Amino acid sequence: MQRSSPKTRLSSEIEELKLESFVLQLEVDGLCVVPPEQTGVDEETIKAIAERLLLEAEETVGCSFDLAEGPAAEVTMNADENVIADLSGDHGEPTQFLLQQLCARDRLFRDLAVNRVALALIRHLIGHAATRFSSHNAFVKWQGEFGYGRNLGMHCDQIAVPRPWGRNALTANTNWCITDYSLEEGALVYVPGSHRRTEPPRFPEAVELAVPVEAPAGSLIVFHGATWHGAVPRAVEGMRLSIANYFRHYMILPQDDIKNLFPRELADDCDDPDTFNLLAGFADEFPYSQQTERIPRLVQ
Ligand SMILES: O=C(O)CCC(=O)C(=O)O
Ligand SMILES: [Fe+2]
Repeated sequence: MQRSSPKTRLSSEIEELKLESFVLQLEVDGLCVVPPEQTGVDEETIKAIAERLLLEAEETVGCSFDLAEGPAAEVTMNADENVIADLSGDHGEPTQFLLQQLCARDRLFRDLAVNRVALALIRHLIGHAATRFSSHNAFVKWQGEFGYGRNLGMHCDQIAVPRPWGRNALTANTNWCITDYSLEEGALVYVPGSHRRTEPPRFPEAVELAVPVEAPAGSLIVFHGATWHGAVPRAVEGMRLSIANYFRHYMILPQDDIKNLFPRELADDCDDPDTFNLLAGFADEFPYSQQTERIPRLVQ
């Protein structure tokens, strides 16, 4: 009897873009880091994104921000709004905020949202046809002692979906490092293999097992929605910038109502309008906004 060679679940994009080793890392660890040379996004673009985020931060807060020095004025945030720290009963002032709905702000962000490498890896986790946008946020963070508190804000992103969870990711995330990530610079931390537990983090185990993701600016971090992760506070002067382009299975509620609220003309102004329109869910059947099913007609 002749045996056929074993089949894998790898898509043609994974093979074409030579991402097999990252898929293996995603399967084993629940997270992988694609180095800047392999993302298809060059250094100049990452620099342009950093500059754009600093301007958005300035417009939002009202003082200038500098990569090496942080906010130019003293700023304060309400400790009650440190939602992630609050999950573990910790209370402290955060030294970061989110810039939301990035894709409506600049084409640079829309191009990043349809990046082929990111999308191939995310579609491997969620499913090719089922993948949609959930949200596009920048984390703007500077030096501070508290961060997410003692538990490092350890969580997994698909936590709101009822269990049991399966192997398939219901949500999956990309974090683009716009500045360098190291332990002292306030990196993301995660627990390798935790996605295979298919349950939210347990404490103190999650903190004890957490390792930092150390990677240069321009790196792309991809992780499964069940992977336990958080971040350490930034111990040194300066800023950590990142962009979280977050994806979902199409039967999971999005964080941003992109289908109904995103300006459609902007979706056509990017590197890959067809993919942007698809991932935005403009043509999706659900949720209904009017009667869609046939109705009986009166017999005359
Ligand atoms: O880097 C961080 O502060 C956490 C990022 C995170 O939790 C996410 O993108 O889901
Ligand atoms: Fe997260």
